[in-house]
Amino acid sequence: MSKELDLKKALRLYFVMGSQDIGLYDPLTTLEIALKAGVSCYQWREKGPLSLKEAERIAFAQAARRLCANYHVPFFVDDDVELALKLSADGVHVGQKDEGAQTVRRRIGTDMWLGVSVHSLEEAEHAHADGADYIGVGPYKPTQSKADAESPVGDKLFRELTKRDYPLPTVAIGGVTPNDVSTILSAGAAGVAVISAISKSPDPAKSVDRFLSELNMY
Ligand code: 3NM
Repeated sequence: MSKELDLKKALRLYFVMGSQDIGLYDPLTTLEIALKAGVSCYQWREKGPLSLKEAERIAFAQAARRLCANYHVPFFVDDDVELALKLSADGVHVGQKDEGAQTVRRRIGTDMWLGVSVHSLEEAEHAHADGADYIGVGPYKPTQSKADAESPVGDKLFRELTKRDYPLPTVAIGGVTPNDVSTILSAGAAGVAVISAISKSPDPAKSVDRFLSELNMY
């Protein structure tokens, strides 16, 4: 299977979580539950005042990386290229305020995937020109998981990108629940990226199941 097809498949149910996105269980337990239940990709995103620092941060990343390898699920690192390289991550994800996508692409080469968060058509075009493999588009709806989130973009931007034959796969992020999946996929997205609907669910496995049932209708 080509790298491109692999990526599209991986982006269907993209679980994003750092130690700060804590729910009922400790985050590594939640990650393992989610991997076992069938998420197709994981991004380690350690951010904000409650995030781990130094040795604890690295130990968490190593443990998460190992878990993903055990379940053959691609492992992405948010905004830390050096650590992503050290951990032989499958990819790196950067936001608009992080290191520029073009520089990141140069540092990681072509064997690692690169994702970029965008909030407008213009940012989407730049991400493509800078060498991104996929874009995260958001916030889809209001979110509690990102302090500096922009205003919600809904499915309008996806429909616009589809209309323009935008060449990269897209995922929706921000406030996404299983009920949103059909609208998001109909608008042309390859998948959904989720923090709290899985990490803060009282039953993360059931939540993954609900996402997968919706996704499997497409
Ligand atoms: N990026 P939840 S919104 C990490 O708009 C992130 O780029 C966003 O968390 C963006 O699923 C977001 O809990 C938070 O709403 C997503």
